[in-house]
Formats: sequence, C-alpha cells, structure tokens
Amino acid sequence: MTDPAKTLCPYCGVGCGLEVLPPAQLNKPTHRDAAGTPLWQTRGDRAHPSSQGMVCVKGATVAESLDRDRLKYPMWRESLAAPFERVSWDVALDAIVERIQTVGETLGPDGLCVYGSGQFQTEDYYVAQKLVKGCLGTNNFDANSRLCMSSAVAGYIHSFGSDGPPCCYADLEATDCAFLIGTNTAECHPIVFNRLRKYHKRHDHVKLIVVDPRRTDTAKAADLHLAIRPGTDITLLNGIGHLLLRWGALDPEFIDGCTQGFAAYTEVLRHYEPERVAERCGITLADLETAARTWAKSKAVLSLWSMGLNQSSEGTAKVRTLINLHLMTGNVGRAGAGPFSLTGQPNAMGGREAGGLSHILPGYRLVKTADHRHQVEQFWGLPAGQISPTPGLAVGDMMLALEQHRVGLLWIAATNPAVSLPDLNRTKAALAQSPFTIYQDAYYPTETADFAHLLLPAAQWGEKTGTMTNSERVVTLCPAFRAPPGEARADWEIFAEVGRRLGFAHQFNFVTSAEVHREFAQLTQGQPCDMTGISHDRLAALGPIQWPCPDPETPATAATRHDKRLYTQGIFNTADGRARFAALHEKGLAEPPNDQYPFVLTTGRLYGHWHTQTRTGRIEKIQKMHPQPFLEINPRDAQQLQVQGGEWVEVRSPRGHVRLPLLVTQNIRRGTLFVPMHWGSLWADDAECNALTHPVVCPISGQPELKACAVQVIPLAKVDLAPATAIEALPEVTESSILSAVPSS
Ligand SMILES: Nc1nc2c(c(=O)[nH]1)N[C@H]1C(S)=C(S)[C@@H](COP(=O)(O)OP(=O)(O)OC[C@H]3O[C@@H](n4cnc5c(=O)[nH]c(N)nc54)[C@H](O)[C@@H]3O)O[C@H]1N2
Ligand SMILES: Nc1nc2c(c(=O)[nH]1)N[C@H]1C(S)=C(S)[C@@H](COP(=O)(O)OP(=O)(O)OC[C@H]3O[C@@H](n4cnc5c(=O)[nH]c(N)nc54)[C@H](O)[C@@H]3O)O[C@H]1N2
Ligand code: SF4
Ligand SMILES: [Mo]
Repeated sequence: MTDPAKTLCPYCGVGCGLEVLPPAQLNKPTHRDAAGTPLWQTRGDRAHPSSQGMVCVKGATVAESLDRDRLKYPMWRESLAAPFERVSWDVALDAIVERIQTVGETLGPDGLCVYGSGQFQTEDYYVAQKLVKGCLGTNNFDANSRLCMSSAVAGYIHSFGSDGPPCCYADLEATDCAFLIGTNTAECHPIVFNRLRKYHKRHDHVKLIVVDPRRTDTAKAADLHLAIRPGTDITLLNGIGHLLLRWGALDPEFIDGCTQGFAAYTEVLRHYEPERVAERCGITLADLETAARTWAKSKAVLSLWSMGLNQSSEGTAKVRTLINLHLMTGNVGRAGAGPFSLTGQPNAMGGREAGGLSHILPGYRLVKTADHRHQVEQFWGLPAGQISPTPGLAVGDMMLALEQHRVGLLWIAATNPAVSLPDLNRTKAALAQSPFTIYQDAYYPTETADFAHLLLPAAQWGEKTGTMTNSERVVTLCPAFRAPPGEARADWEIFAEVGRRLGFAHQFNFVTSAEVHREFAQLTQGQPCDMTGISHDRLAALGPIQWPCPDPETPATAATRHDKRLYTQGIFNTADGRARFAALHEKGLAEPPNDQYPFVLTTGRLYGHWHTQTRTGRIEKIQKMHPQPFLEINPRDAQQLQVQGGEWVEVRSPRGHVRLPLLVTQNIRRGTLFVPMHWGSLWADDAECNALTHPVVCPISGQPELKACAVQVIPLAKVDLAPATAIEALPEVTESSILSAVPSS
C-alpha cells in the first residue's frame, strides 16, 4: 500500500486535514459508486493541527465527485445561442490574447474584468494578480469573497489598521464565553463547532451565546439564544456596550493604552437604553442583560461570526461594532479572547494574502496606498505607475459595467455567479450582455456555462499542487495526488501562459507552483501576513504552518506551533499603534418589510451541500440528505396565511419569484423566512433564492446584503388570483466606493 496523500479539505474555511487513498487500495463495495466504479476515499488526518483527525460529511465524501461531469477540454462558441465545440488550448489561448489586446486598444485596460474565487489556491490568486493588476494595469480583479468576507476584511482594517483574524482555534478551548453572532457554525464550520462544543460540555463555567434570527443547530446547543430581528445586530451590540459601560465592566488600562476614540463611542452608547434595545431586537430585557452580564463576568470572550454580520448593507459597521466590545473589555490578543471572523471558503484567507480583491494588493497591501503600489511594481519588475491607483470594480459594479457596455472581456474562474450573485434575473441579463466571457471551471454543466463563449477546463483539488490558508492563518500544502482529467490545467498555469503569450515572458517564467509560492512569500516580507518562512518544501517536511512566520530559519518546533495570536502586546497596525473604536448607530435593513412585502427573507446554508452543488449535487449521500429546496416559516405565520407544511407557495420580491414547499417550524422567528442558497436552475425549477435578493451593498466593503430582502408569500393555489408582482424601483444601485485606505482618525 502506498501512503495516503495528505492534503486539506477543499470545502470550508475550517481547513481540515485529509488523507486521500486511491481507488485501487480499497475493495469494499461501499467505496464504489452506483455504477460499480471504485472511488477515491478520504479520511481525517490526525496530524493536522486544526482538525485533529475530524471531518464532516462534506470532507468525508468529497472524493466521490472527482470524476463526475468534469469539463475536460476547452470549448468554444461564436454566440450564446450556438452549441459549444471542442478547440485546442492553442486556439483558446490565442483567442484570449487577441481579445485582451483588442479590448486594451478599444476600451483601455479597465475593459477587462476578472472574477475569481476563494476556492483558488494561493498560487492561482498570486499569478492572476500579477497578470491583471501588474502587467495589464487594471485592478478589475474581484472574487466571490466580495460576497463572503469583505466586510470582515474592512472591519479589521478600520479597527486594527490591517486585515488578519487575531485568533486561533486553540482559543476555542481557552475561552470562558463563546459569543457566536450571525454564524451557523454547527452546519457551516462543523469541526470548529465540534471543538468548541466538546470544551463547552466539559466545562460548566464556559458559556455559549448564539445570536441568530433562526434557532439553528448552533443555537440549540447554546446556553443563551438571542433570536434577534434580522438586521438589528448593531443595536444589540451597542445595547450590550451600554450595560458594560453602566456597570463599569471595562478594561480602562487597555482602553487608555491601546485604543483611540472611546469618548465618541460612549456618546453613541448613551442612546442604547436596554428597554429600547430589547424591543428593537425583539428579545427580552432579561436575555439582553444575561448576555451583557456574561461578557462582563468572563475573563476571556471569543466572538465568532460569519455571514449574518458580513452580508449586510452595513456589514463593516456590524463588524466594527462587535470589535468595539472586545476593545472596551480588553478581550483581544489573549488566550481564549478576540474577534474571530470565520472565513467561508477554503482559501478566502489566501486570497486576502495574495491581494485577491479589487482594492487590495499582495501582502495585505492596499491599491490606494502609493507606497504599496510602488513596492509591488518594483518587485514585479514593472515601471513605476504601472499599477493603477484606482481600486478596481467590485463584482456588483462589474455587473453594472456590463449593463453599460463598458466591459470587453469578462473572465470568470472557480465561481458560479449565475447562481450566487444577488438580484439574479438582472445579473443574468447583465451576463448575457458580455461580448466575450471566459469561464474556467472544473465541472460541466454549471449554470454559468450558459453565459460563456469559451470554457476552460480547470484542474481542481488533488490535481494541482498549491497552498491554502484556513481561518486560523494555518497554511497547508495541497499536493496533486492524481492527474487532471482530459486536458484540464491548473488555474495559475492558465494565467501564466496567457501572460507569456502577451509578452511578459520574464514575469511568468514559473515552471512549478513551488516557484510561484516562493516569489509570493517574498512579497509578504515585513507585512502583517509575513510568510517568508513558509515554502512548499517546509510545508511538505514539517506539515501545516501558521503565519506570521517571518524567518526561513525558524526552528521546526517554533514553526509548527499553531497557537500564535496577533496583537498580544496591544500594539495594532495603525500609524500610532492604537486600535480604533467606531462610533456607529444601526441604520437597519436596506429593504425593510412593508405592507406589500411583509416578510424578511434570509438565505444561507445546509450542513451537507456546498454552495451551488457543483460537487455535492453529484454525491448520492448528500443528495439524499437534502433532496430538495424549501421555505422555512414560523407556524403562526403559516396559520395566518392558511397554509400547511409541505404545501407549495410562491415567494415574491420586487425582483423575482421562487416556488417552494413549506417547512413549518418553530426554529424561525415570526416575520422571517429562510431559503437555502444551494439550488440554482440546474438542480431545481424556480428555486433560486437570489432571484429574490437585492443588490444593495455595504458602502465600505462592497459586500451585498444577501441576508435580507422583503418578500410576500402566496399559496400556489391562489397565485393566479393574486395581483401581479409590481416591479418597484430598486433601491438605487450605484457604483460602490469600496474601502481604500485606513482612516487617519
Ligand atoms: N455546509 C456548508 N458549509 C459551508 C458552506 C456551504 O456552502 N455549506 N459555505 C462556506 C462559506 S463560503 C461560508 S461564507 C460560510 C457561511 O457560514 P455561515 O455564515 O454560518 O452560514 P449562513 O447559513 O450563510 O448564515 C449564517 C446565519 O446567519 C443568520 N442570519 C441571517 N440574518 C442575520 C442577521 O441579521 N443577524 C444575525 N446575527 N444573523 C443573521 C442566518 O439565520 C444563518 O443561520 O459557510 C462555509 N461553510
Ligand atoms: N443568497 C445568497 N447568495 C449567496 C450567499 C448567501 O449566503 N446567500 N453566499 C455567498 C457566498 S459567502 C459565497 S462564498 C458564494 C459562493 O458561490 P460560488 O462561488 O458561485 O459557489 P460554488 O458552487 O462554490 O462555485 C465554485 C465553482 O468553482 C469550481 N471549482 C472548484 N475548484 C476549482 C478550481 O480549482 N479551479 C476552478 N477554475 N474551478 C474550480 C466549482 O466547480 C464551482 O463551479 O455565494 C454567495 N451567494
Ligand atoms: S468542517 Fe469544513 S474543512 Fe472540515 S471536513 Fe467539513 S467542510 Fe471540510
Ligand atoms: Mo462564502
């Protein structure tokens, strides 16, 4: 028997270590698919520090999707109406090069838009940045992380002076209070949740508080569940702050020595009288006080959050308001304490490090900061001024640019926007406007392939070697353990080859991804995410390494410690070293419920499925687990509408509709509905939750409010009698001016 390959699970940002076994080694019927074909197998890697041998159902079954419906060859068509025909890589690459040149001459560099993904490896991200932002001179590279954690990035930058989650998973087993807000950790970060839950169960004094309008599996395990009205997080957090201030439950030494802006913050807190807060949030005063008292009493508070905060038109403000509580109580930079953003995708963190959003550059640098641009230009051997000083388009703005015919080439890779972007009917219309779309994916069909002129087959997980960084800043090497199917190629190789064909032979003379990584790591030198001590070789020899790791000579014992925290000295990455309080009031939902659309619809995930199902929809076990989409509704709302569980309804927003069977459950608060995000047009008819969502974004992070829009519900039997959906004026969508520099005050 050969040794299993050690790698990382390619799904969520927990970043569990996996061991992979080839089909030939296993001869059990359970390891064959329905057709009898032997399957690759995965199991937890006990040596991985983040997951310690644990995996959830997704990691355990991922290998089953490796050979299902793969895109194997470049495919080309003249127009969206024509069928695809197979072409050679040469023809495909020549067509891309010619197109990029034409667009450059006609529309200028900003006529090119590239939309990537937190499912890239860091090497893919890095080569793409060098090509797009460096050689081609446009910052129009954005990623699906814009929909995912850009508010967390903006919150960290504004409060701490730079991005970077300061905590590590060891904090899960060192905290006195885990404050989970806007995260269904049990279903979406299951192994983080397992670690936390075990510790919570064993230690009576440890408290678990969950803030979520739904009684999720996460909430069910909590000591206190605050089922707040959607969008009222800032009021809740300021309400807790108000009580902490009233009780004097502060850390004056930390506030005085390490922060700025406390006075203005307390001025805001004055307005958050507990009675008013409880009423606004739709919770009891007693529960609000219990939450605040737990913060006050706990020596170490660890807050975990994800999309319930980030996916909001005030996402950055929500994140900063949460960080305020940590600053006022000195809960940062210590064991068991800190504001911990859980990243969604397996390498959203690597994307941040490599500069994979339209306003950032590799090594936690910002497009707007002249020094940062010059450092990168110099390092890349490009003339001064080559990197544009203007942040590029965020993905929502790319859609607007398509509508306005300002895009000559759209290049989409490792994401499925024809399911995952908001306001999907309008989005699809915009995608259909693109004069030339390249779609680089591992699977076919997917919904976005319908909008492509050129399909490029991507090697995926296990077919290319690269690195990924998980939520706790641990970098794991993910080696290729099998050959890509057909002619599929690694994303970084495709970007590099296009670069060479455009004449940048010197910039893209990489032969292996280890070389790409070496170059990238050098560019992080002296930056908060310093990884100069990390290389493919060291990762292969030592196993996963947590950053910062600035020294290639770091002895193995130190390099393999995984409990490094940031800001342990109370010195932050702002000019004066002080963290910033934010003095912010709640603004509320961009589209509050109204007479015509009386419900708030929220959207999210289920335990077994991954996003748009390109893999999990092709795995029997998971299909059986979640066979169909549904609408969650509270029993009293169902009663009022005179509908029963299992009955079909039409849900309408001002932008579109879906048709779903009802799941009547106490687990959702009155007035709120929930639809899982996993069913695009390939997997069900009329079930795309993004047909309903609106495109309004947080003005600072550019992240859309995917967690709330106003809808009405009509029993299907009565649909023909109901008035037609009025297409109301959308909340105005203008180009977002995303975060570009740290505020000076
Ligand atoms: N099983 C599974 N796991 C995944 C993924 C997957 O597709 N499937 N995807 C990964 C990715 S990319 C991501 S980003 C993460 C997402 O992980 P999570 O953020 O945990 O998942 P979601 O279900 O999107 O949303 C979390 C919760 O936010 C709540 N919420 C809605 N509105 C509000 C609000 O106004 N305030 C508060 N406090 N809460 C609110 C919802 O009820 C929901 O339970 O999961 C990752 N893990
Ligand atoms: N309503 C609503 N919408 C949402 C959300 C929500 O909570 N509610 N969540 C948002 C969030 S947080 C996220 S992260 C997005 C996710 O949305 P998407 O990014 O659209 O979803 P995925 O299904 O993960 O798409 C990833 C694609 O990459 C392909 N792929 C996998 N590996 C590789 C590779 O190595 N190379 C290449 N080229 N392709 C590869 C897969 O086959 C798949 O087609 O959805 C967002 N949309
Ligand atoms: S918790 Fe996340 S990383 Fe771990 S096995 Fe499950 S999906 Fe994979
Ligand atoms: Mo995400």
